[in-house]
Amino acid sequence: MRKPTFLAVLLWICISMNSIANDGYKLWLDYQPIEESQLKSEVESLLGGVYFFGENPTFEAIKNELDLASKSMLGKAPIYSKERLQNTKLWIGTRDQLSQVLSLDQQAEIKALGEDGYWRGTVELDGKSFYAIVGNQPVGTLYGVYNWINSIQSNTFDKGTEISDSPKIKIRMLNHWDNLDRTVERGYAGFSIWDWHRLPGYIDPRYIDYARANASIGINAVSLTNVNANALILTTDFMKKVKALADVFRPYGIKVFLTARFSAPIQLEGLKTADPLDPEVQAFWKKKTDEIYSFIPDFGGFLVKANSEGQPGPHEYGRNHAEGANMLADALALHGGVLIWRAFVYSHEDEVDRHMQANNEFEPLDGKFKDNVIIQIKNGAIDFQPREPFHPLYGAINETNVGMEFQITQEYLGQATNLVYLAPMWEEVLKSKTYKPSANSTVGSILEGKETGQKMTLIAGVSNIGTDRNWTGHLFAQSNWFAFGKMAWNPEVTSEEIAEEWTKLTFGQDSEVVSKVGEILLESHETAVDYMTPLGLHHIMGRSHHYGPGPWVMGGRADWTAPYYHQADSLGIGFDRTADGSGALTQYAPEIVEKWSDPNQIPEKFLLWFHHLPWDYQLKDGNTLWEGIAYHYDRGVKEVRQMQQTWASLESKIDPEEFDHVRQLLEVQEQEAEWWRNACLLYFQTFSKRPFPADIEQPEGDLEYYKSLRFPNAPGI
Ligand code: BDP
Repeated sequence: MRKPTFLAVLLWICISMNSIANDGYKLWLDYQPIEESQLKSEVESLLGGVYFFGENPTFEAIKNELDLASKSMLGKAPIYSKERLQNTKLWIGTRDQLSQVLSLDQQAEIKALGEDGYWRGTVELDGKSFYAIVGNQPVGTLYGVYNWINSIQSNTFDKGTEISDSPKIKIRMLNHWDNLDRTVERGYAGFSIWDWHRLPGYIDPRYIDYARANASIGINAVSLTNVNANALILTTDFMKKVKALADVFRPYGIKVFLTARFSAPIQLEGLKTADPLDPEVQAFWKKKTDEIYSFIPDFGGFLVKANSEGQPGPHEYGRNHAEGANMLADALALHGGVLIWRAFVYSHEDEVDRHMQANNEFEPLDGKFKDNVIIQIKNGAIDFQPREPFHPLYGAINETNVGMEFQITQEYLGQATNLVYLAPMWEEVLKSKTYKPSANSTVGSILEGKETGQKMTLIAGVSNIGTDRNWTGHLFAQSNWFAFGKMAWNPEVTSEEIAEEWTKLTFGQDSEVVSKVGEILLESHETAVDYMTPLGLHHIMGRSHHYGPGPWVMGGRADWTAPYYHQADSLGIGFDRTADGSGALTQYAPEIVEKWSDPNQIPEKFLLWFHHLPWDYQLKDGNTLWEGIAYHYDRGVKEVRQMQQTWASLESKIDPEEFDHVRQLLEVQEQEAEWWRNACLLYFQTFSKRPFPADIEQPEGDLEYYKSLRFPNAPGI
């Protein structure tokens, strides 16, 4: 026999290392073996006698999850028993099914948790005690089971503590911007996971893992297709494919929504118009909707982008957004469906500051929308920028259902190469005080329906999921999917709590890992803002693909150029949106207008968003504005290097494949942060004509070179 060559040995080592290395596919559901401990014997005892009540697809999903968890954590499958009193320890069912072991008070308490709520704790029957996981509905039980497994994995399970929880938001939804050809608009993790061509016949196992991941964090709705919609999704052929997905998701409590192209009656039926007041158009939508429900009886509804960025809409026919939305809402109402209408509406033909246009459109229509319409409003008035003040529509329309649209995919935040944990940004928005409709209103309290009594509540997030093995491109981008689900469930949870939970589920319990990964996560958003758009700068990214810096981007429609937003000139920089400028600030409550109109009182993070200020304007720390801008960019780069060092210090404690994946991407991020800093500072210096502070790392390179960079094949366009 020939001796193996060095290369063959190397290959063998690589393959065998690979088989133990972690590629991130299992997300936060990568159940780890539990070490010998009291916890282990307790869990072993519970899973050694599971009394299972339900027999429906959701209970099958629960069983599947318990099997997976038990095999990974304990190395053996659970034992299910029907001999309930003798052999069982863990009871899983709905409130009705477990009523014999729940006191009337307990039953009332659980009932009050609503359809998705759950309770877990110890119950007694005939002098014996059992551990019970109870939901009002099977899906609540499923959430309770995920929560229980999670507590075991993060070492917080305590049989003696009763846990109950219920979501504060009714529709917790992912918006996929996935096209039918499997490209993904603003997708940086490969292609769409919806394999339309092989559907409905072939059910990719990924669909089930996707549903598990979503259910484990409480996501209960998904819009499958791009808001820049293709009418073909509404054809019978595609409906069959959508039905196949809906069937996979149903046991996990996930409803399917589709994006509806407003011009579909023309494209699919050859009608002459899509006018929402035309009886033939109305009949088209009724028929279409009925057909969808014949395939998918629990279809969620439509999500619509209309009269924005070239999408068709009611304006073409002289109708307003309410007339457009209500026509579709009527068709859905017959089946209990919901119509989600986006407020991301602006036109370059309108001279008014883009910041103001959504309010101008929607405020006059407040109260004119049907009850099953929700207006989905982005977190800020421009477009998912690295940091935006909250959208002034929050608090401005109070007789209409409103919902949140966050962006989980990092279109403007480093796409798939930058580690940016978005939860602190979302938390900042949710906790923002709107002062409207009441003095204590926040964006979060409005979304929860606390201010207006709105029942149909919604938080949506534009998905960052694709066919990459680890689903999200960057391993750390999984934390954003996770955090989104958690915040949609409970907008009051902190980004810190979520960071800790995700870290433990992803990297394990080691306290050094938990604290250092926590540091990285929690600093990462501010870091990105520092090297991209500090002090309220915005919309200065590369043209069209939005990758990298582009403060010089000019030409074409003004509201897609950078100078429209930064307004740099020889005197200063920033967009005057006060009453003396565009007036956008006046769309906020008087308390905000008063404070933010004064450059000395507005939080500095929003300074240049609302003010055009001289280069020598003095910041709170005594630096001039020019110096402050330079220090922020410089700090951003240094913070990335700090993240690299922190990560490097964890090498021995992280799976080698995951470690190296993140290490490499942090290197790319460092280069990109330097690129942002150099390009932006050199560009702005052409206006400020001032030297850089001596104690920063001096921006290097040639501005013309940065301007000349092109990325024709950048992903996500
Ligand atoms: C912008 C994206 C664009 C989307 C648009 C939207 O650049 O691709 O179509 O938002 O939200 O951020 O409709």
